[in-house]
Amino acid sequence: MSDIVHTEDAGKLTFTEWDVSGIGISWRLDHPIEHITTPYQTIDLYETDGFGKLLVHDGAVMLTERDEHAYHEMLVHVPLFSHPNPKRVLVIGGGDGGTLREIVKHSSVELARQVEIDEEVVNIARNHMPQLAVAFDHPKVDLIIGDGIKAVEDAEPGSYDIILVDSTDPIGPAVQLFEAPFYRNVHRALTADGIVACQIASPILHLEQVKKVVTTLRGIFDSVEPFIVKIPAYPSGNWAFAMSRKNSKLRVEPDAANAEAIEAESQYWNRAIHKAAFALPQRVKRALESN
Ligand code: AG3
Repeated sequence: MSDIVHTEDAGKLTFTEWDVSGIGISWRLDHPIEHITTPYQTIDLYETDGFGKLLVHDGAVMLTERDEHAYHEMLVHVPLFSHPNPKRVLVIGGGDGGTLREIVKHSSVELARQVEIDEEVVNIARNHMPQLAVAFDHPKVDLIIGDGIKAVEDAEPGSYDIILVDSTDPIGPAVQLFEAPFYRNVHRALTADGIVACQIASPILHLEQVKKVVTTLRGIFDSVEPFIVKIPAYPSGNWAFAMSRKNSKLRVEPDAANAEAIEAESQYWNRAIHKAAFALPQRVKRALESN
């Protein structure tokens, strides 16, 4: 959804992510760290002036060290605390490790399996962002370098309680991670009470895209609940996710003891935010209701 544009500001190199909507977010850089082209994408890592390290795939900002916690805590804790006993969790993508780091905080989890297509993303996290890479060697983690779409296709029915799709934007190879055939396989790979959560797009700038994904999910899952997270590094600073359930009757509140333990360490997620994130601006609500 963006182009890489380098200019200078105050004598420093800058990077801009231009959004399809015509607005750009610019970063004043201290210095570039890595620029690599893998079989899947171009990866850039920069040291910024104010946001720590900045990871960019094909010109789209994936994360900054300063605000990645909001994305990872919400992608993980919202669905895991919406399930009574999440034991087996599968992550598609998420090679930077942030999602795994949050999953292993849940004591119920026995297996956190991650299937990332691009090994270079894992290497970058290991070499440059140890606070993201902390869980790669955790005993509950099974890290697989491979095709997540195929992994879900090949999974035994009912093999995961939770599936998290921690993908890039819906362009290039990630397009399929937003489409019905993939989510039909996700549905099959989940247990009867299983939950899937995915990131979508900006509810402010890309409402059509959000609506499209929510409509696809509604055609497959018993219930689909979109939620919004404040992430300064992404276009518009607001990002939509969706949590979809196989069994809409399943309703659980975050377990108090576990929630307190996670709140003690978290920077964004807490029980009030967990509820509030599902409140949608009227324009978004209306768009998602008029299917
Ligand atoms: N996943 C990508 C979020 C989408 C950002 N889009 C954008 N900047 N245009 C982030 C991966 C973090 N584990």
